[in-house]
Amino acid sequence: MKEFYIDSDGIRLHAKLDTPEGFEKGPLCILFHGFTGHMEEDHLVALQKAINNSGIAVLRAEMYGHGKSEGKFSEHTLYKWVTNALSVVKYARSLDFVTDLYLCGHSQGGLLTMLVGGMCRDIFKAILPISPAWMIPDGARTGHLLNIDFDPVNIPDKIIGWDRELSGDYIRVAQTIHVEDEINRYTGPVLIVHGTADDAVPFSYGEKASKLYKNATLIPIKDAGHCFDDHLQELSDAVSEFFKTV
Ligand code: FER
Repeated sequence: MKEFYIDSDGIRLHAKLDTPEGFEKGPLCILFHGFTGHMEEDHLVALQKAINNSGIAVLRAEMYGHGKSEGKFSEHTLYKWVTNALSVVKYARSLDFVTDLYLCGHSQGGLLTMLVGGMCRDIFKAILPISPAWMIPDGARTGHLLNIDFDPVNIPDKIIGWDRELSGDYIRVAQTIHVEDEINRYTGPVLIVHGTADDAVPFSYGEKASKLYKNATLIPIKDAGHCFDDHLQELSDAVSEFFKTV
C-alpha cells in the first residue's frame, strides 16, 4: 500500500494505492466514498479488497472536505467533487503501469461515478456506481435533502441535517446537475449494486439507473442497508463476478 496526496487545483487529496500481490502492470480502479464518508469505511475496504482480488489495482481518494483531504465539509459541493475526481483521473492516467481504467463509488461517490463516467466515457472500460445517490439533484430542485424541507427558490444559507451543516451553495450547484445526460453518454458496461433495505438512497434509484443505462447489470442485495452492514460478502461477490465479465 502506498499513501500520498494528489493535488487538485491547490487542494490536497488524501489517497491510497493498493496493488494485488505480484502486480507489475495491469488495470486500475479508482474508488470513491460517499457523503460524510471516507476511504477506511468497512464497505469501502471490502470493495478495495474484492477489486484487488480480481487482479486490479485500487486507487482510493478522499474528496473535498472528507477524510484526511483538505477543505471544510460545510463548503463541499458536487462541482468541487467533480474537479477533484478529474484530478484523480488525470493522476491515474499518468501512471505508466496502468492498462485499463475502471471507476467505482458509493452513494454520493456513486453519483460522482455516474457524472464522471459520462464525462470520461472514452477513458473508463466499465463503471460501478454502488447505491448511487442520484436523487440528490432532484432533491435539491424540489427542496428536500437530508430529510429536511427547504425553499428551492429562496435557498437558505445553510441547512443542518444528520448532525452536519450543508451550504446553500451545495444546493445551488446540485440543482444544475442532470444525471440522465451523463447516463446517456456512457455506453460501456455498468454494475449497480444496491441494498433493497437502503433507507438513505431508495433501492428504486439503483433500479431506475440500471434500466436507463444501455449496458447495465443490477445486483440487488436483499435486506441490505445503505452501507451493506452484515452483507459485505454479497457486495464483494457481486463485484468479483462483474470483473470476470469485463
Ligand atoms: C440525501 C440523502 C443521501 C443527501 C445525501 C445523501 C445531501 C448521500 C448519502 C451518501 O453519500 O452516503 O438527502 O443530501
